[in-house]
Amino acid sequence: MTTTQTYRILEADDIAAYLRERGHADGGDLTVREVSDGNMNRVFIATGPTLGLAVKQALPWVRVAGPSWPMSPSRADAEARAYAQVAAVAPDTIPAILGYDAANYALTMEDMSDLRVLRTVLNEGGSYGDTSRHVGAFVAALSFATSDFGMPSADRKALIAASVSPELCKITEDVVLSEPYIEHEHNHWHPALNDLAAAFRADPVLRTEVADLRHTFMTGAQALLHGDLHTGSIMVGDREGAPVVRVFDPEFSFVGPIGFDLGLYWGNALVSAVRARTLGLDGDHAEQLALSWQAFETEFRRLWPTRVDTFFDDAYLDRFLRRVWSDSLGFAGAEIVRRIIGFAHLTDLTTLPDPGPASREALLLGRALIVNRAELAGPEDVRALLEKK
Ligand code: SR1
Ligand code: MG
Repeated sequence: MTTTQTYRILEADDIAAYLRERGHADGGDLTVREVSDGNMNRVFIATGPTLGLAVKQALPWVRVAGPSWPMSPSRADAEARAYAQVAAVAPDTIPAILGYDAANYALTMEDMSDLRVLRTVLNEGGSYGDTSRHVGAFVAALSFATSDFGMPSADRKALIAASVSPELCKITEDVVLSEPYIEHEHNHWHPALNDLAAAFRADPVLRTEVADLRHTFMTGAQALLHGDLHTGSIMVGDREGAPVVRVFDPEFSFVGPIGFDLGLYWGNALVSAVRARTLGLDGDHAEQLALSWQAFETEFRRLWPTRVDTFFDDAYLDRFLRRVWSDSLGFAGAEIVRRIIGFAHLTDLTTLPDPGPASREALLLGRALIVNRAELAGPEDVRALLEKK
């Protein structure tokens, strides 16, 4: 699509006045810095003697691509809406939102610069602490509450309609769930992977399994998702001696298959595990998939007796969770593959002294997760795959 810019693009020098205009700051001095990091948007942090705020604005294009890849800034509407929806279910797991400026596609929110991006912590050799348990419980709370188990049928239909997000879903359908398996100008990879990238494009078994995942993503309206739950969408740290986990950037949110959120987290956690092994680092990587799955399953089962529709019986819960499990593995594999031979790569691998061998291991792990997801019975099977190399 073509997007004509008709709104005010904020620069660092504008932010102090902007925050005053919006009533978020008084006349005191503010120091502003740009901290844009993700692929899509710009983020500024403003700090003053008594104030810390973040302003996130959507540009009319994909930030890292520039005007050659136009993208409607209304994705910021989707993000503001998603924050409001998630706040109703898990308010302590997301940043505090102070206001949304729909005319300028800008969100003002809590400054989280005392916390750190989980990916950065892991890349530096840090540990997860309790993050995976938080993430699993977060996905369970959000997905149960916004599923047909947590909401009356008519309310659910309204949620599905309100959360439709065609442009951002199409990005995922393309960059995650098809482009890496075809010739596409977005794709790129380390030269040591030329053979594997070509083999993946010519692999009919892989192609059909990815098509199955893609169709599940397009049609499986199970619950409201974060939609981009990788380790760069999670901040971690301590506040007043207590561990803090904040999930942010829900602009890809829509009502989709629950396994997509778990799978993105797992895919990124598994790549981080491959990085750590390559660097000879010990750590708590190997158990993260199990911890997040156990937390998810425990919370989902805890909520099950509160379901609004008791035609769904306990045996159905077992079947449903098995399906979420195998979907999650497939989406984890697709996330790994697209992060190595697709458009958007991971610093976990690109910052290694030689990214080739670890990327190859991760790619093969990704393929195995996609193709064998129906046979992998539990976290120990995935751990065995990871350890096999
Ligand atoms: C063009 S956007 C590529 C990726 O960046 C976002 O963070 C999502 O992960 C998307 O797939
Ligand atoms: Mg993001």
